Amino acid sequence: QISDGMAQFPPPIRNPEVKFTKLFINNEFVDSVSGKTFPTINPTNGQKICDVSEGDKADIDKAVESAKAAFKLGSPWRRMDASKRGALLYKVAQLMERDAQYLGSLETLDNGKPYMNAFGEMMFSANMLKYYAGSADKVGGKTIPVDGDYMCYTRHEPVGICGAVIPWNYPVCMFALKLAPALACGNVIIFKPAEQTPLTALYMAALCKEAGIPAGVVNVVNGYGPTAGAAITAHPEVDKIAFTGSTEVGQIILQASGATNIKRTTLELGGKSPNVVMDDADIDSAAAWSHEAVMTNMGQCCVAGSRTFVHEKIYDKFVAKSRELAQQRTCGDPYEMTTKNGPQVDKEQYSKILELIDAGKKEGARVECGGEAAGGDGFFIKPTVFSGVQDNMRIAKEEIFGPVQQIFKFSSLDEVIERANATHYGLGAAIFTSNIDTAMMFVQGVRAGTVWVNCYNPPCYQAPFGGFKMSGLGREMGEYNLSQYQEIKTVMIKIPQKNS
Ligand code: TXE
Repeated sequence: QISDGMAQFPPPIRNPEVKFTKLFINNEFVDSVSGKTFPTINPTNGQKICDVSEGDKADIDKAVESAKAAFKLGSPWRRMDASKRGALLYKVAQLMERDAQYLGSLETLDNGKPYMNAFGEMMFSANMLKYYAGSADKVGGKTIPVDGDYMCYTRHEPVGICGAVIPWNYPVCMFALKLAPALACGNVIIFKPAEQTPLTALYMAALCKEAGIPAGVVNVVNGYGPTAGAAITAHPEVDKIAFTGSTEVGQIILQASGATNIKRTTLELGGKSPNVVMDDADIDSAAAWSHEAVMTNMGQCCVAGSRTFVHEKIYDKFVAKSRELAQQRTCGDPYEMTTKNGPQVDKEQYSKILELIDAGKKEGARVECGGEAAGGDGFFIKPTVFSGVQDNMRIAKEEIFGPVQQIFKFSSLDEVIERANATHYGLGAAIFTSNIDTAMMFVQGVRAGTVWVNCYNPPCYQAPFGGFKMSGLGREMGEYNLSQYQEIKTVMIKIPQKNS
């Protein structure tokens, strides 16, 4: 994600010290009410890193109380100038930059992703915080020329207490993506990080405190989904929920939001994104982008280009190039600067991916390379390429979330648009072509939240991101995300006389 060369990267800290393992409520690190803990595992070797406090409903209740106090009328947070809120976010970004080497190293320990990527993610997240820091004092309302002797204006108010249930694939990026617009708009927030990756969120909480964010504005309650996560979604005083994770849990959360207090809900869910390569594309470039589209972050990416559709005229050549790229992909110690793929995040994901690879073999897809675990104690899977994939196979329909490329064959644009849309997901889509008309027809025809032309998912926080269909609800990133953290209040004032 950083293109200026490796010279800019400070080397990783192997075995970084874990500084925080308790829950973060009201600006203090505290034990869980039950006193329970859970282990977090290093996916590179399957060993326990440490135990972390396990939050539950009682801890969520405590966090809500602290958030409520922080959000009370007249509180320091409610009285704070919007520009000051922005300055605080900017300060968090600067602290992240100061500690990016440590944060990146800690992420590699807990998540297994290559340090090069983890470090890049810290810088990306810091930049995103700065983007939203600048927006804090620019989210004003409007005056509206209503009929009669009235003055009408809108106030863009914070929604209130936000719950953020986040996943393990980009832990800090997801934290920053929920934190920044929430705070820019004046909200308070309670995080429930993924149980696989609890450590960096706690460090981020410490940075928020160091930056000077008042007590209760940011809270972090680690724990499991059906307990701590569900307690947030069921809480009648949580006003909004921002969730990133599986479509299955997204459905549960939407139901819980509706059944309790109609929480404002944004969902960023799974995908099975089509990536189309036409016969007039630059094959080398398309193969390289398509490879990264599905292998980056070990395939653990919601917009992974997990259905590669290739025109029949260039199919064999494209498959050969994709195989070569996958065979060359360096896989191993995530702290090595040259490593492209580390382990999958945990045993469960690892097993799910291997099971789907087996299904692909059984259903008749051809394994071009990989197709098995890489061995050792960690959760490593060899970069895998399947050719001859048919639309009805499980690997064509289910989100694999692993380093597994499925290559399909097609013969016309109309056909491929129809097949691209034949899924209940609709997160991302891409087309590689040298014909602008072909690209524009695809852009219009494909049902997806983002469409890339001759590239795939370049890092970007300024543009909206989200899903059509069962890939999500609402948009995150960019200016659009701000509206998801505001309530619009209309104010009408009777005036003696209205003049134009
Ligand atoms: O997701 P979950 P998992 C997809 C991907 C992956 C699959 C399962 O296909 O293989 O989902 O991964 C919390 N109430 N994505 O099991 O369970 C949970 O604790 C409230 C795509 O990790 O959705 C965690 O914090 N919260 C995705 C978060 O939800 C609950 C990223 C996500 O976990 C809960 C991750 C409940 N009942 C997985 N149950 C993406 N869109 O990027 C769980 N959680």
